[in-house]
Amino acid sequence: MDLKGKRVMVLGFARTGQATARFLAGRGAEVWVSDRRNENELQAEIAGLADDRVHFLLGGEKRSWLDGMDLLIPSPGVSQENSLIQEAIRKGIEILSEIEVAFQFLGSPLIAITGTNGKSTTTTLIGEMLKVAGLRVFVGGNIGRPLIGFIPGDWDWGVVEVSSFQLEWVRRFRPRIALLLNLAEDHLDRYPDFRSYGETKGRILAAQTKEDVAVLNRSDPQVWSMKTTVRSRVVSFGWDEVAEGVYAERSEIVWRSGGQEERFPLSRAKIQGVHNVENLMAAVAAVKSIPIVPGSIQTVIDQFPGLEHRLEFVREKAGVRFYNDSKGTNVGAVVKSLESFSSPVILLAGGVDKKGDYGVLEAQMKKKVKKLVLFGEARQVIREALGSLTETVVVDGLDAAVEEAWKSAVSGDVVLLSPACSSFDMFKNYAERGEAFKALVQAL
Ligand code: UMA
Repeated sequence: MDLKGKRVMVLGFARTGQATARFLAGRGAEVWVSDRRNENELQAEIAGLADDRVHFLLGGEKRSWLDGMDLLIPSPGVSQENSLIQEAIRKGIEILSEIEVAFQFLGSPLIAITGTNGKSTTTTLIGEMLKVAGLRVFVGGNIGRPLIGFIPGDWDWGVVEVSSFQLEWVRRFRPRIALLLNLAEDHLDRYPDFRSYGETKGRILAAQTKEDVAVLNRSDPQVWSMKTTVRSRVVSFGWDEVAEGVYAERSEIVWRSGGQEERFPLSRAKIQGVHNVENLMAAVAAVKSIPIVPGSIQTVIDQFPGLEHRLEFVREKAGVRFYNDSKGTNVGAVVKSLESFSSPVILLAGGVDKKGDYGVLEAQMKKKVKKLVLFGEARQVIREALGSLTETVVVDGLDAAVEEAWKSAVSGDVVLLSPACSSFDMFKNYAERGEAFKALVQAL
């Protein structure tokens, strides 16, 4: 791809847009940055990118801004409904994701991880395993730092978390190893249905060839059905014993391939829960596909402390244990989190509704949740769906939710923030919501 002299519009000017505009200008493109926020709101960001080749079209969207453009690169947060994207489609202007452009310039092979839940943990686990093995590795993508920011770089591997949003505009994006962890309802505020969300996720496999590896979850029917269409070599993980692939047995992960077997005990693992065994199985399946120093996988299994905001233990007070799972932003994630507890749970949920089916929580609600405390925009919607299954209280904000939970908790209970919703009604992002929860809990 030759960018010199190309006229490119970068849509959205947060993390992805800034890194993309900087990269494009550095490669000789003429860049127009567009964002619905205005100049005042973006003062600091604009000052951080002073370059003659970068121009700004801010505070709205005018279709005429696209006149003469060769390429449009939308940020992941910009949906296909956006009027500039619609106009680019109408005009036949090429549209590519930032990860697609990055892929075309990155020299290093990629391990790319997608799925509804467990992406960040699995991405981090794989990155750690390769680093412990002494390889030069970067970890980026949806987990935080845009892929395009790692060019140029002398890397043995790039480990990249990929979201469905980033896969909307890919063409040749071809990870040497692609992982599809699971599929559950999420982002249905952005896709017409579950099928089209799943198909978008499936694009991570689309450009792979027989030299590549697809790591697929055998225990997830939707994911497993893709094995018939992939061109790459499938390495599977799942709960049932297999002669080829990865499975879990009592407290061990077992890897088998071509008559060989390796066992990874979980007895010293710090991360808990069924979903984390799945994440570990996926990481083992991926890392065993490349020759690395023996021992590095087990070292990471033994030492990895888990991620912040993902079933993070906050404190124990009067026998009540508090967990921050602010990253549990969809119903599937909350199911997995509830499965990890055997004690009675007081569940704090709510935020911005993502139009998933709360009904999938029914079994876990009946079994584990002694009280449901709902807050934020989606509180009435969730109450209608789940309120009859357990004692349910509706409050306004997170502070009132924590207070309500603490009031009714007794020794042996777990208080769990696992919202099943995104955070944008009251917070900048899930991390800010998690920090707020931790501060409220520490102040009790
Ligand atoms: N904007 C517009 N018009 C629109 C929509 C947005 O101009 O119609 C502008 C906003 O005013 C803002 C910018 O676009 O200035 C925001 O773009 P963005 O939301 O893509 O934000 P980035 O900071 O670039 O973050 C993105 C990912 N965000 C989303 O997918 C929503 C980050 O994932 C990712 O870490 C980052 O790129 C680097 O790759 C976050 C996320 O929530 C963590 N991801 C979702 C998830 O994990 O569920 C998919």
